[in-house]
Amino acid sequence: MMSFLRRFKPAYAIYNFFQKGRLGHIQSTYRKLGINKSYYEPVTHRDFKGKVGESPWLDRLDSREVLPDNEKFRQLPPSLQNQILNWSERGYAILPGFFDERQVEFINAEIEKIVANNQADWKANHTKIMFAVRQSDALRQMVDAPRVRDVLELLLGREVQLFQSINFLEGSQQKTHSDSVHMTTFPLGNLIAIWIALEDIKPGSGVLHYYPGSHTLPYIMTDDFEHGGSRWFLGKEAYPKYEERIAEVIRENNFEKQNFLAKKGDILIWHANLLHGGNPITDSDLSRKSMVLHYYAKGVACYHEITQRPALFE
Ligand SMILES: O=C(O)CCC(=O)C(=O)O
Repeated sequence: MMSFLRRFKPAYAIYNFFQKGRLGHIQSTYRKLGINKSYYEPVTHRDFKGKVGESPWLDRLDSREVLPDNEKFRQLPPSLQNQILNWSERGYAILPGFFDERQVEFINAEIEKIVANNQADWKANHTKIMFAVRQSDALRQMVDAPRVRDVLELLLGREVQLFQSINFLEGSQQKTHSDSVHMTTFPLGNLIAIWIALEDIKPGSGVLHYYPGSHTLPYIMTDDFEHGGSRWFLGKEAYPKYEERIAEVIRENNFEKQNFLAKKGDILIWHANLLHGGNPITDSDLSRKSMVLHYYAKGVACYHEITQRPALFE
């Protein structure tokens, strides 16, 4: 549940007022779209109602039809081509062994260094580290590499920029959600994420799960559940209400749940609206070392639908 101050919208507006350099992106998007709004104000999907924006190309066209004729696609190794060919239908792609043993050990060693130097931005009871890429350029170069971006940019059809990294030492146990409620875009769909297994993932460790095809469902926004907010306050139970709505959506639709029992170095790429989360941990002795990178397409509006905050870039 959110504390009083975190729910009081003007508190964030004041904070954001002093973050102009990090929020220039949203001001220029408002200007481009003819939206009369300042960079520091709360923002939701309602602000973009009636505005025209183009969704990513593989949401409009079928990847199986258009990718084989695409020059960048043709340059990829055939094994990788096979994995992304069904992107439009599945909303995810698994690239086995994308990072090799040496690369994964390098990533793990960088994380250990950040922890040992007391630089880690810990969250969730010391189980996850935010923005480790800001503490280590070498880590950033390894994970946010051109060969990663090439695939993401091909799938989104736009240039991407890294927004955040999260390193998990244990399973997140995060309930099923779409990233589009945390990292919302206008036009919708302009976010993409990769999840890297930093060890062999074992059952019971809080395995990552996902629902193939669920990215084609309507995006769930704050008008689609009882968020309980008002002009001045965010609703106390907005996020649990969102999670309940998602659980209903899963019950109403027959998507099959998949668990990602990844091997060290495997990656999973997911679509902005793919439903996914972390299973409950049933064996607390198990670690689940993994890293997530969330990328936004450049030049789109980026914000958090529930907290109504524009995305703060570095
Ligand atoms: O790694 C997990 O368990 C879930 C991560 C996730 O849902 C996310 O980063 O969006």
